[in-house]
Parts: sequence; structure tokens; C-alpha cells
Amino acid sequence: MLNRRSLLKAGAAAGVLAAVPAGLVLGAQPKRTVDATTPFTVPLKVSPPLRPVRLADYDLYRLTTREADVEILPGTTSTVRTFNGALSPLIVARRGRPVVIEQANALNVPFSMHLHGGHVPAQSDGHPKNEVAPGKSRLFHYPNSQLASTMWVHDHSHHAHAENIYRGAAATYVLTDPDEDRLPLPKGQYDVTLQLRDAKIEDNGTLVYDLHGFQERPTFLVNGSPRPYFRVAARKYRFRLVNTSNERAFVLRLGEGDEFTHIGTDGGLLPAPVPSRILQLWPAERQEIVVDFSKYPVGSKIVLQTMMTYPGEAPEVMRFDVVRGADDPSSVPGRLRPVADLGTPTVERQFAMSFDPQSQQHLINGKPFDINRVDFRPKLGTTEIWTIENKDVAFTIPHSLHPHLDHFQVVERNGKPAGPSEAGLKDTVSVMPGESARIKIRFTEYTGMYMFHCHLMGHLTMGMMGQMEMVR
Ligand SMILES: [Cu+2]
Repeated sequence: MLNRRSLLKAGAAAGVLAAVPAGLVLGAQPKRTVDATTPFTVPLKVSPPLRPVRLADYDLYRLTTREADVEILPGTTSTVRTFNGALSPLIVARRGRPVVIEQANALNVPFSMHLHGGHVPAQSDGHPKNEVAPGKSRLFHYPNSQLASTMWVHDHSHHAHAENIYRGAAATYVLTDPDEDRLPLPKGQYDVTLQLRDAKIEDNGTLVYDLHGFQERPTFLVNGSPRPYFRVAARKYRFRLVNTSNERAFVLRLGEGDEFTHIGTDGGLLPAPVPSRILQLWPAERQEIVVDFSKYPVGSKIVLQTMMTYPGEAPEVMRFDVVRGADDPSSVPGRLRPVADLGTPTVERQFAMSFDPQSQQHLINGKPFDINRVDFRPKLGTTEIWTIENKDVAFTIPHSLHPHLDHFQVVERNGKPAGPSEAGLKDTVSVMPGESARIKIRFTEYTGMYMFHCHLMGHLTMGMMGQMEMVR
């Protein structure tokens, strides 16, 4: 249940939320939809990495974007949009080894593949001008020259993107590197990706999409399964959490508010681990944690739940069942990755995020997206400070900002230095109504047109996007 006091406390603990978002967009009081599924009846599906064709200079993946009928609610089938027929596929790439994806679009809508968090050339960034029409295909080049991180692949065609993501087309893209390999963090089967999202699924399995229905998606899915259980050993696990929801924010709590270790965010590992009891995961964000199940007796069942729910919703997300003991050579070192040096800023920009009730559009600096307008032209190699202000106090609408091409550092929130849980590299920053964030960013290497936008997909669909042209 939405409990304002606990949520305020949660926000204070995480240093992000200071106001409770009463609604994400202005609208009539929604009818409540109840999730009828019994929690913890289906096992978590852990996707093995997709197998590429290994060529001399790169790994080639052939991904067909197509509809598929899959079992989500037990005993029913749901028609979803997928890469190669499966929900939550996983690509594991290696720094220094490029990936080429040949996308064939077998959907009846356009699809523009975007590697969220990827430092990639403009032609491969999924700009809506480069969308792949139904029946067509396109090559995407991912150089993988950046640091190890957990990314994800989704559609960026303008107008179809929200629905394509909602209907299931979301792949996790894990980039590894030797620096991370050297750390004694949990590896192999103990390094698990968890895609979290919400959905509205009718009893017969029909997945229902409504652009404005963000408060009527009471079924939480993890890797495509409703509130699954996961059998774990009594040892440490690394979990890479990816929020692929259109609008749902998760404020996660484990067991009775048990401690876990926060080790990474969008751009990879934090400088140092942060002991935590609460974890915010806004749309498109990634958070990485290590949970040590050795402190629980074998036979324990530990529930992961979200503390931010709409009235009538069940808070359970998934359950960890400790079923066996295990050796554990892994540990979390006190230092994970040096703080990135993004240089001294010489350029400042402002981003005012607001909803316009007249036009029913979401605006950045008073303007909706226009594919024929270039909002600004960053010079490659120049360090910039961006101030992002959420002006939607009256409507209590949270927003986020996601610039493509490069990661940034959150420097300040509401005039105060950002906390240790935001000390790593980020690519999506959420800002609550009436609040502000300052980020430091430096674009490098690739010229051309890139997007920046709110990652609440409804807002993005209703105008909250701009484009910037990188120049030398
Ligand atoms: Cu927004």
C-alpha cells in the first residue's frame, strides 16, 4: 500500500524523494485493477546469454523483432513483442570487442533499436529518423569501448516506443571488462539479471496497453514472470536490476528491511559499496546490489517488495528461497572503481520539465519534441553542467532526464551534494516535483544527432524529448 510516512522515510534514506508523487500525469481518478495472480507460484526465469556468430572483428547477433505467444500467467498465453520470441533476453558483451546487431523487423510497427547507456555512433543510436519499417532490417554497431555496465536495448521510434517496450521488447545488455573481472564479486550463476516491470494482464492472458493507464498495471513481472520465486544458495549473489516499466518506479525493500550492499548504478560500479536497506529504481534505471543469503538459515524465504504502490496493489515483487548451503569465495571489496574525472565545466544548460494542461503535452523548456528542431549543439570534449528542474509541483509529476551518448555524474540535488549511492556514473536521473538536480556531463568521440528525454514513456510520447547535435 502507498504509505506516505514510510515512503517519505524511504525517500529520506535514499536521499532522492522529498515529495510523494500523487500521480504521474494529470487525469481522472483511475479505476483500480487488481492483480489476481497468487505470488511465488512460478520460478524466476534466468536467460542464458544469446549466442552470437563470432567473426574475426566482432560478435554478430541476428535479432528479429516479432510477436510471440508466451506463458506469463500460468495456464494462459499472452501475445507479446519480443527479440527472437523470448522475453528478457540477455546479451553479454566484452569491452574492446564490438557487437553488431542485425535487426529484422517482423512487427507491423516501426522499431528503432537503442542501446540505453551505450556510447555508440549516431547512426546506431536508434534515432527516430533511422527507424526500421516493418519488413525491413538494419545493422547496429556497438563498439563496446566504454566501461563495464548493465545496459538494455529497447525501441526509440517516436510514438511506437512506449507500446513496444510495454509489450515486452526489452533485452538486457551486460558489458564486462577485465577491471571488473579482477574484483572478487559474485560471478557466473551468482551474477543474475532481474528485469522488473509492471503490466495489466487480463485473466485470459491478454496484455492490455493504455498510454494513460499507468496506475492500472498491478502485475509485477521479473524476467517476464509474475512475482516469481528464485531458489538461491546461502551465499552472496550479485543482482543487476533493470526497470523496463513505462512509468512504474520501484522503491525496493528486502525482507523486514534487511541490509544489502549497493554496488552499482546505470554506468557500472560505484566508487565504493554502500550498505543499504532501500533502493529506488525509476524507469530505465539500473541498480546493482549484492545480497548475502548466508545470514539466513536454509529454508528461509525472503520477499523483495516495493514500498510505492497504488491503492489495492500487492507490494510483493519476488521471493528468494534459500534452499542449500554453498561455498562462497566472493566478497565485496571496499573500493570498486575510481571516481571518473569528467573535467572542469565550461558550459551550463538548464532543463525545465513541465506538463502543459492546455495542450496535454509534456515539455522541456516550454517546448514539445520537434524532429526538425535541434535544441543545442554540444562540442565534443567540453564538460557541461546541466541543471534539471521539475516544475510540476501543482500536478506532482515526477520526471527524469536521459541524455544519449555519454554518462554523467550527479553533482547536486536541491543545492546539496549528491549522496554516495549516486557517486557513480549515471545515464538517467529522476527529479521529483519542485526539485532540481545538477549533473556534470562530457560528450566524446561521435558527431551527429542524439536525443535527450524524460524516460517515463508516457511523458516521452507526449512530447518530453529534444535533440542535440554533437559537433567538433
Ligand atoms: Cu516525465
